Amino acid sequence: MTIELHAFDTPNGRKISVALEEMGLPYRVHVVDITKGEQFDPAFIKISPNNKIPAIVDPNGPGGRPISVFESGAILLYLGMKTGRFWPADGVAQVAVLEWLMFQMGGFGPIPGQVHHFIALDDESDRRYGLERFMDETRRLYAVMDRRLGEYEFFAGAEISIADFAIVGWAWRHPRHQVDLADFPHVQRWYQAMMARPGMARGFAVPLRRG
Ligand SMILES: N[C@@H](CCC(=O)N[C@@H](CS)C(=O)NCC(=O)O)C(=O)O
Repeated sequence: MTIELHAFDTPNGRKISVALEEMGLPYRVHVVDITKGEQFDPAFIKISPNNKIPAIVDPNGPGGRPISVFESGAILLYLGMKTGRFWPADGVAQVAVLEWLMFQMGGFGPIPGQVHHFIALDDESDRRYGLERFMDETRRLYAVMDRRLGEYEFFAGAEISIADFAIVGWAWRHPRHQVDLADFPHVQRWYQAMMARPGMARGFAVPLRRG
């Protein structure tokens, strides 16, 4: 049965389109244009109470009943558990996936997101302060990822997982937060390998904007 994906063309939206493509799940896109305030539509808030994309509705949820899920990390976990794909069966291996998924949700997303905000400001002193603070922290997070990927092929170890889908959504925006991946060679190696996957290419190509 077709999953309804409510999303826009942003890192958090792309995490879910790539996961759905990689998992081979049938889905239909409903564009929620956050530049036009569509995230405040009462019908959308019913499935995403924090008025943010992404959200999904799965007509065939647990017990065969429909379910909606908001928060991209929760959606990735839901889809991983539903399909048993990109989510290991082994409890110890699950911990590594959870660690790197939470690393992304709590840090490598909110922090580069602040860079995206401050970089667009007109006021020079506001921009300088914000960028100094959040650029440094963004680069520190890239260094953490680089160390991890110097030891393992993927974030959770030898196998690709939903944690990689979470992180690639934000790494995809490295030009916007002005990070040169050549400074983080292990991240660059991983990013190129991720982007070479056909499922990933489909997930980034699916239209998440109108027109
Ligand atoms: N923690 C949330 C963050 C989602 C989020 O920030 N979505 C942004 C686009 S990337 C959004 O919908 N913004 C609209 C708004 O804040 O009104 C998640 O990971 O799903």
